[in-house]
Amino acid sequence: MGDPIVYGPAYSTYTRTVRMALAEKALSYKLVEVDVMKGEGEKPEHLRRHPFGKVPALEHDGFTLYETGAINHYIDDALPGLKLTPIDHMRKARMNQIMGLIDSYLYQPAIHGVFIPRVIGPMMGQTADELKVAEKAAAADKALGEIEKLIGSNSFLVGPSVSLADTHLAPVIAYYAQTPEGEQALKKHPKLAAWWARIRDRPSFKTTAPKF
Ligand SMILES: N[C@@H](CCC(=O)N[C@@H](CS)C(=O)NCC(=O)O)C(=O)O
Repeated sequence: MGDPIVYGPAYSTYTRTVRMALAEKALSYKLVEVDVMKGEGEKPEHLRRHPFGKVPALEHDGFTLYETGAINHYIDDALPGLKLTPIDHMRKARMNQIMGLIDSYLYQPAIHGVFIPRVIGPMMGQTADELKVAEKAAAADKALGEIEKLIGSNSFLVGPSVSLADTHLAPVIAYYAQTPEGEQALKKHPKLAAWWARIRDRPSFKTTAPKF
């Protein structure tokens, strides 16, 4: 078996999700930077890997795959290392639920609705539309409130150890926490804040940090 190849830029949250899973499993891999902010996602060679022009995409022994959840399930099922999927059916269902919740209700408002206008926009001389940011922060907060409820008494999102739900959430919080809205959300959700302190301390999180 060859090493997997991950296509995507280090700054992408979803690319980092895949890289965190690989790091938790202590697997070596190659990262091929596809800078979607510079339009590289639309190049023919990338569209062959990902017809929607997004990142990440995975290539492993001639098998190509896109969609982060599917990629991480494949990595966890097919490759050796620490298991990131609980054996218990209920915990596994929770893990899948949280991954879906992040994809459907958190990523867009937290990253595109708040982080980009608050942090990236000003770097390019843009001013945030406060009404829109407040609306998106409320949507992100609803999703985070639901995750707060689902954490229960767990150290990590669905149990005592790291699962694919944790690698799905950490890169999103890493950006969201840089905004005033994200800081407020962590103050409001103590279980999430305690989880954030634990996950950000892991080597898989530290070694995948994007360099700006
Ligand atoms: N549903 C996709 C979403 C991937 C996604 O939105 N990736 C972002 C980067 S984190 C991207 O490619 N953005 C560039 C663009 O939308 O053009 C997945 O789960 O992999």
